[in-house]
Amino acid sequence: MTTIQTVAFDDQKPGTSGLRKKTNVFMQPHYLENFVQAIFNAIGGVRGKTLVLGGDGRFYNDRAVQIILRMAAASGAAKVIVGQGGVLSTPAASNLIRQRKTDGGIILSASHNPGGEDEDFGIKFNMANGGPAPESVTEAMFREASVLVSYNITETADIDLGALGETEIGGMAVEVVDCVADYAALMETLFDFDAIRAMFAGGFTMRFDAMCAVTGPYATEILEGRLGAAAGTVTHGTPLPDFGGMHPDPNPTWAHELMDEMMGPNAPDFGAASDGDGDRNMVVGRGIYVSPSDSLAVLAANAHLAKGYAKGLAGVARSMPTSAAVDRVAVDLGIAAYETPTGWKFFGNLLDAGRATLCGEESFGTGSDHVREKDGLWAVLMWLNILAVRKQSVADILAAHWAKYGRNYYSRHDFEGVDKDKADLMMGSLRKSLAGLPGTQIEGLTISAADDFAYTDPVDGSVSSKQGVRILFEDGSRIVMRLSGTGTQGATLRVYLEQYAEAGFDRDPQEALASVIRAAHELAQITHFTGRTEPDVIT
Ligand code: VG1
Ligand code: CO
Repeated sequence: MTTIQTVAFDDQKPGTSGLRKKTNVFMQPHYLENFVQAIFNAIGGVRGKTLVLGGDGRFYNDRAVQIILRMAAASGAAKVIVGQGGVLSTPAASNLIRQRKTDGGIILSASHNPGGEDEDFGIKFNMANGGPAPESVTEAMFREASVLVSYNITETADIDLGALGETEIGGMAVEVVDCVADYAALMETLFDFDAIRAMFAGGFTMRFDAMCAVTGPYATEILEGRLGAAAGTVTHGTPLPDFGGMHPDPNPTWAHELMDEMMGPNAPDFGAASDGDGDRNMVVGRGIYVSPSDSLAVLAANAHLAKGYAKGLAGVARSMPTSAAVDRVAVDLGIAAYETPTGWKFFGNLLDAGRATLCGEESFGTGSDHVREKDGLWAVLMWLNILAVRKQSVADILAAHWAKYGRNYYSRHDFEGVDKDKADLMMGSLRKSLAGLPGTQIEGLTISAADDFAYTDPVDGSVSSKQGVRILFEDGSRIVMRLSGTGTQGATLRVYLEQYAEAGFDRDPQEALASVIRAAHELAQITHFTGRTEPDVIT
């Protein structure tokens, strides 16, 4: 074991989901090591502990895994369970942490951010419950990282992560496990694979775009292998270090190949895409896009059709910017609905306490208490299970849903690569104006309330403030604005827009939301501060 003198880094502050930087920032001397040691210190050391380790396979994943193994050995860890080749999807890692009752795990991913030497890399720590470290722990990591003077590492050759089985490194056991097996087994306990298999056998067609990211092997094994979907159902199914140049963010802009096929003349019955680390999903029917907020609501309303949820839901939770569509389902079901800040770490306590069964975010993330992460393939299988039972098209299911609950027209506008100082100025000015807004009229809408969302965790009482500006209107419409916490360059402004309709469900959301969109621009003076008139990405 060697102790290496390091220079502390003052920029290792985890964001919405772990620490994300340009890959070459992580590759500079001591940078990764510094943060890994900070994680170990923040959790009270790893002596005698068992950890899970894996990543989404992006550039530098292979090197980083070897470094982390040698550091864990040097710090006295008892064992590390690694996905074969150093690869694990985020939900599969969460599952392994739980199934094997480990002390937590390290996941290497920058999720939906592009990968490659000139793109992004990331690292996060999940706790023994399988969920992302809460803010108290990520803050401790940041503090540790900024004062660190040394880290420990064992000097050994790389270990072979290609072969399954157990080896050892400096007295620490290393178990290499199949990336897919335990996860696929978990899915079989939740969903009716026989019914889905029968649906595929009856001619049901599907396209799953893995976007050259981590879900390829999972989707191929489960959809084509176990459920009998036609060979070739999964496209871009081989994970690549640079995701084949794709931007593995499953939304209509970045998954345009899938969208074109689903809106075209020969569209399959169902389409889906997943992100870099496999925790997000986009769901598309033939000729119809399902907004993530609607997807969450439909899953909540139909969850009882899947065997894993037949007993019903304890409650549902959504991030604050996510539309209120799921709240209407909760009222109908007579269950609790929680509203949390953005990021999966805020769902952990509700899931652990048994208060929520289903959770979701507008950013294409849905999941349940089966793990403590959002789970892309889980959502796809839940949809397939519902389609197999209801024997209706996605379009019919959505139409019936809106007829019963009304439709929350919803859209998110992202302004990317904005100058950070300008974005901060804009948010600062907007925050200052909030107190004077209630009662004001804008674009024919009357503002009823305006605030900066603060959340008190109902389980442990911890408070998270400044989680996004909300402007609520008398007719139930809503604007939310916040800056992204996952980017690595400049600032990304996210503007979330929502309007509820009791009739007229076939409008284009951008048109239905036109006055809310104009109000957002006027209230925040987006063009004045950022120079932007149009968003870069609309979901
Ligand atoms: C984004 C999404 C958020 C999600 C987070 C991590 O965060 O908005 O809902 O939880 O990414 O997802 P932000 O701060 O950029 O808005 V993942 O799949 O990239 O780990
Ligand atoms: Co992700």
